Amino acid sequence: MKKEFLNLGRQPIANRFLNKDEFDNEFFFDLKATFDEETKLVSLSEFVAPEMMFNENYAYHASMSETMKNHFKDLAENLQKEFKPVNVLEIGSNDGIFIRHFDPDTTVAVEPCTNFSDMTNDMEYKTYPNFWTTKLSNTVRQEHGTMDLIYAANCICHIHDLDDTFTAVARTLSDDGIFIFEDPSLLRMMERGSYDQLYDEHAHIFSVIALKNILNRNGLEIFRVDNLNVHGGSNRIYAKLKGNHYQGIEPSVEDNILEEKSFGLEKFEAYEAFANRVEKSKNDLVSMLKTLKQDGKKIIAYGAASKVTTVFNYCGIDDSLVEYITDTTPSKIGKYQPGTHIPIVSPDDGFDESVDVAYLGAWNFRAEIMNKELNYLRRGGKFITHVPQVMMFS
Ligand code: JHZ
Repeated sequence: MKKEFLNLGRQPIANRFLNKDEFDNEFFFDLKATFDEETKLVSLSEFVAPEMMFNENYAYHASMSETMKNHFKDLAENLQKEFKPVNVLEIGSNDGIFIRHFDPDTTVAVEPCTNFSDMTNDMEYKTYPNFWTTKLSNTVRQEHGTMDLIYAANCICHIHDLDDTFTAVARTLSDDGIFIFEDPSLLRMMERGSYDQLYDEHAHIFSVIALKNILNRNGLEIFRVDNLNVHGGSNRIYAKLKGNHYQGIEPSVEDNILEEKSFGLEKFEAYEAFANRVEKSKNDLVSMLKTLKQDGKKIIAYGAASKVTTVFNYCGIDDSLVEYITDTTPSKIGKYQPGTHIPIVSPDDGFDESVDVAYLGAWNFRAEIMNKELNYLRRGGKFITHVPQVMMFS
């Protein structure tokens, strides 16, 4: 049975940045999170149609951060060294940040956002402009054979029907092929109070416990888990076909499951406690912003991340508190944040001497941004975050 534990209110499509003439017809849905007592999976109670989120206008551009460029380069090199895959498939290849490190002759990609599938097709990587399904997996197998490595970053948690996804993967792997995917960790979200990991795209937030259950019933088995710092704390899951006896199960799998159990991720009470923490976070953030505003400070936000859509819409923050949001992504600049309609501007135009306080929307890139904005900090500029609790820092 699925039990609801968190209600983040009416929310728009997190990555659908708007022009002014689109304000009146904006789509909203109820953003609520549920816990499935049988599989232990945390999911949204209402899924948004995939075509509404992932289409030719998809705004999230993975290569906008140096941290992520290095992350995927290092991973590609390590995988080549350790597993020596020949046939490689990436599900959700975005702008090619990962596949660019593999041979186009033996690498295939799947990417339903056609602005990005066009880009990687132009880079000579055969990219199917479709959603990953068992139906598409039949075509991929017929045209390219089975795969030694199937990889997906920040994509599997977007897919509503996990059984179909994992069945499609199991059918497409070679006998000793491996399936590696990474997504935000439920444990880190709960520990850090980062409720903004929940938005339309994140249909599920995974624990290793839940993944073990769901992969298992689809013929797959986890053999390693890496804990990653990126995107606010993610897990990289390594899985193989159940019949693949070449690869042993490593201690990291049980270690992660034990850590999750000791936090209480199997029990509903942990989720109720999280919901109380989220409400406190909202009250603390709004009251800090209001006090700063009353003191005459100019407040902006830094990074129009999807996560900020959740925070600002849930907390009722609009341009009377936060004047604008700066972001480096060309397709976001000049548009307006979903729901709140706060303007998005380039940092070159908006991150200037007049700013006193910046809410750090891209809090997951805190180290990269602190490094880049030393001048702002030196002249007394302050940042605000809500992770792990609402605070100001410099
Ligand atoms: P960032 C997206 O989430 C959506 P978002 C998706 N669902 C997902 O799971 C994760 O990515 C992986 C900007 N920025 O990466 C760029 C600056 O302006 O946290 C981005 O718009 N200056 C696929 O959207 C935003 O901040 C900078 O110096 O929450 C960060 O978004 C840096 C470093 C970033 O992902």
